Amino acid sequence: MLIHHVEARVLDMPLRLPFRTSQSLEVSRRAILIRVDTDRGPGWADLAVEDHPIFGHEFIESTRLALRTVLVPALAGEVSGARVAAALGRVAGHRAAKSALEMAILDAQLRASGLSLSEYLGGTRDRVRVGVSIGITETVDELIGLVEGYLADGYSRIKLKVQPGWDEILIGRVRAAIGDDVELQVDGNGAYTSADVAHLARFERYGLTMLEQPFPTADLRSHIRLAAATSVPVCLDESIGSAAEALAAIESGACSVVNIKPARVGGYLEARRIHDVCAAASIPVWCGGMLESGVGRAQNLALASLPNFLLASDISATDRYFARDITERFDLVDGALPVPTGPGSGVTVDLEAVEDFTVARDDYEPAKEPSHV
Ligand code: NPG
Repeated sequence: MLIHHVEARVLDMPLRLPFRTSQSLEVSRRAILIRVDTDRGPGWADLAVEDHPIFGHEFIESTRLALRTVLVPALAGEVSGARVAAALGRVAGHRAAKSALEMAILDAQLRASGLSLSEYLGGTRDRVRVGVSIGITETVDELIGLVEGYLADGYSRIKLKVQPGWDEILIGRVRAAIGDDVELQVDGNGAYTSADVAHLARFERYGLTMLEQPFPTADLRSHIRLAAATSVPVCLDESIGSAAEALAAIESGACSVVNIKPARVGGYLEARRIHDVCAAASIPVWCGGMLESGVGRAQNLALASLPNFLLASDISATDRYFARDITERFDLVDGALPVPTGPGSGVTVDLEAVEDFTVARDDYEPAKEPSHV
């Protein structure tokens, strides 16, 4: 397949509710949408980076520079989705950008060949059990109101963002409000330190499904200590950047659950390798979210249709995020979302909505000959 043109648009999509984690506040989802035009037709992907390098090193402006100067130029000549990672392999980092380029090219290839992404990846289910991730609110009452609303919408798993000072009291109150049957898990986004191990271990009294990434990315040691101190499964997100890192974390006892986000690990094919490594070690996985548009959520649903995605994923229905999306809506059915079956990501991109949400646009023409980075 030959790429004629790559378009990167910065989209600003208003969120229905602000989303606050221990690290950041988003009132609008600002990220990049990649479109590739090939000799076999177009393909799209979400490029999940934010305005600031907080969740990871990449951010919107650094990514625009990287796309223009090193990543798109490396894609000259004949490419296929499966060859993108190798073509970009000499570039260090930039995993979200690499993931989006790989996915957009794969999307074009699969749309042209009539195969769905789920079929291509080896998916085995036609619906994916999903949950909702709720940000930090002003008051516990406000949080409980949101939780009750989402349960009424049909979600059966709730994830709460926590941070020191906003944790045990609200977990206890939410658990009391929802009863023992609803799956409840918490995510620290790295806000705790090694001094908090005993404090976090106490959360096991609230019947949590998992405790996600309480310590910073590089602090595997505290995760190992916590995992040894509590019966609540410890899940890693930010700390896992590749299948090799997943294996090392599992073997060291740092986690017994893994959150897989393609943008964090450099692509859907590396995401599948992490799925396979975890399956071989009997470690269940689930798909994380970065407030993706319908394009990214469709692709994440395809990934989460693989067999070892045994826990509910952070891929919520359209209403949880946007009043207007750039694809058709996703609606919850019995706590699950259907896996798209059409070619590629299986969704139709609403070009008018894309235009309306665009705040900046870059156009690139790959060179005829690959650049050697
Ligand atoms: O439903 O997409 C979703 C949100 C899931 O909590 C969620 N994402 O830390 O995992 C996270 C968090 C996040 C969102 C991180 C945006 C970075 C950016």
